[in-house]
Amino acid sequence: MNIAIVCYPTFGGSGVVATELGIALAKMKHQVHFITYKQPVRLDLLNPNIHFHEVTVPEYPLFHYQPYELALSSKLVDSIKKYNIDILHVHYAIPHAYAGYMAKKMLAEEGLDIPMVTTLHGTDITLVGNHPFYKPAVTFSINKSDIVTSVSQSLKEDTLRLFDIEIPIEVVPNFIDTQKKKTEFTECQRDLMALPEERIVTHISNFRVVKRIGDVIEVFYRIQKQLPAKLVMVGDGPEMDAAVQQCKVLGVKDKVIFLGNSNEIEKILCFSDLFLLPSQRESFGLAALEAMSHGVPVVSTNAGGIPEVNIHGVSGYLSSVGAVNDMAANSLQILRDDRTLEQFKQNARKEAEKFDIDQIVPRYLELYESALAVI
Ligand code: GMT
Repeated sequence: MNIAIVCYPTFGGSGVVATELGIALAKMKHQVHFITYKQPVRLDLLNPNIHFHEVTVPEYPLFHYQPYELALSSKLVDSIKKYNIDILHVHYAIPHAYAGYMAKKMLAEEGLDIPMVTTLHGTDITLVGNHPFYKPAVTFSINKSDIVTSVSQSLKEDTLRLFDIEIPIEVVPNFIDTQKKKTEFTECQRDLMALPEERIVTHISNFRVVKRIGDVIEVFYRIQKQLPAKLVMVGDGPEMDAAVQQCKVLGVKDKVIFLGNSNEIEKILCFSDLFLLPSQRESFGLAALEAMSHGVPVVSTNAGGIPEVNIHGVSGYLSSVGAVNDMAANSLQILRDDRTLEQFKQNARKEAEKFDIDQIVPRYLELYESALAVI
């Protein structure tokens, strides 16, 4: 199959899922064409079945806002024709589903019928998409998709509650290549981060307000009062400066390591003992799944789809949003002794295996086949 994938190429869950899906499909000998404004961060182009087509938006001084959707839909029309694309898969509704629909209509004028699969990821529905400025266009482009998927049951319910949806939504959860992580990692670099007696607590995100970075530090502050520990913060974003300042005020700046954005998530998770995810909202929590796949237990909130991934009392614990004392108590419960920690690590890994790539990617392929069958 010739498959076109549209996604955000930045550090962020939806782009990571789209990229990993494309890589998996390419391994299965499908031709995968990524169409986006930059090479996706996790995309390695050293695969003959993977192609990248850059969308460029020419700068013109008349425009206060450069029209990306227009450039994307034109690029889609060109690429779909040039590479005989069979199916278009857009990740994140805004503006990808909208641009995809416009491309579909343009192609239909030329007698080409291309099915479009739209995958909803979370913020396109819960944070941005239901703003009155976007809502009519988002509702329209979801309804005009041939197939719509959401990454969790919770996100499906949010979508049905917030929008007038007229087509079925298939839940296809996010996935992880559990085998890849096992075999590719060879050397644990724990010693670089912490003393042998210290527990290593990790957080990975794009440091947006919704991630409640302040709660990560508050929880860690309480943990390190009870046992020797380090906090490794991975990622970057708007809350970074406030986080650094908070560490100074709480007197823990020597125990917190800010690594910035990293492509070495596997190495970092390898030496982590606990992952914190105190988000306000989270449609799925891909970072938590990545942690669990490395055998790292998760202390998180119970927001959105997180309870579908992190199982309370098994792979970690869930608390209400903002309940930092509860999250700290849960963390200490996991970290208190080696035997308990080991049990949680094993459970986390086992739960992650339920989301293995081999089980989830075929579900996308089945959806592609069924979309093609009705065209
Ligand atoms: O929340 C982020 O950090 C990025 C965001 C995105 O749109 O890329 O993530 C969303 O999609 C991920 C992949 O499906 C999910 O794992 C995240 O839970 C979801 N984020 C939110 O719902 C806030």
